[in-house]
Amino acid sequence: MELEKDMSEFVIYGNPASPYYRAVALALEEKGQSYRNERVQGEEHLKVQPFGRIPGLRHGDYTLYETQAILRYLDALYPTPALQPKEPQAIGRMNQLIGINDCYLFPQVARIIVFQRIVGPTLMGLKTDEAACAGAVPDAKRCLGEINRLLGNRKFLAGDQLTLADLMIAPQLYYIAMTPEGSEILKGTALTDWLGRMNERASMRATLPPEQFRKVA
Ligand SMILES: N[C@@H](CCC(=O)N[C@@H](CS)C(=O)NCC(=O)O)C(=O)O
Repeated sequence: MELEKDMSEFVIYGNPASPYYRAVALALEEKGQSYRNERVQGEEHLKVQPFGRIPGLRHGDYTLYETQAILRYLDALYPTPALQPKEPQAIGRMNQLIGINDCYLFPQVARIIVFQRIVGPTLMGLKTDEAACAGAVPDAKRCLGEINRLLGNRKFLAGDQLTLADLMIAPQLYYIAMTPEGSEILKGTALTDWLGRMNERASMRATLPPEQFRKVA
């Protein structure tokens, strides 16, 4: 079925290399909606996202930031294909995984290891702080181990349906799996197979980060 295109333009603000940016782009891809990117700096950035984070969204004259809020907005706007389950336990699992992503996986793992190994060297010419990476390994083991446990033998993180949890965690895992720490922890896990399946999706292929972010520096 041809998805109905919205007439108002979607603008995603920020650097497309950001995994949170990619989660929003993924949702729009899955919903069959087109969008464009706008880069903002300084005061202009703070007008879009007062906390200086990425991304922000503009849809016509409506603006929104906080990735979860954006994803839930898009899912409410375009109910098909649904990106949130209806079954209570699957809803609970999806929200739990989103919480793990926002409270532990990004701040304790990706923001350290991915920054040190990929973002800092690529974007700012920084040298990797090996001690910082090593210090984040216990948190990485706990986070990835727990997400892997919750995935179990399911097709998607919250069950047999693609949900917002998959869209938020896949862009983080895409980078984490590239780092030596992440690839060691993820080796042979069901989570690696899940990431492989996610990477095959048209939406993931359409939202690959810029070339220089696709490898460890
Ligand atoms: N709670 C925010 C978090 C977004 C976030 O932290 N984005 C990262 C990019 S992936 C960022 O802006 N990082 C800059 C920083 O950490 O200072 C959301 O859900 O949108």
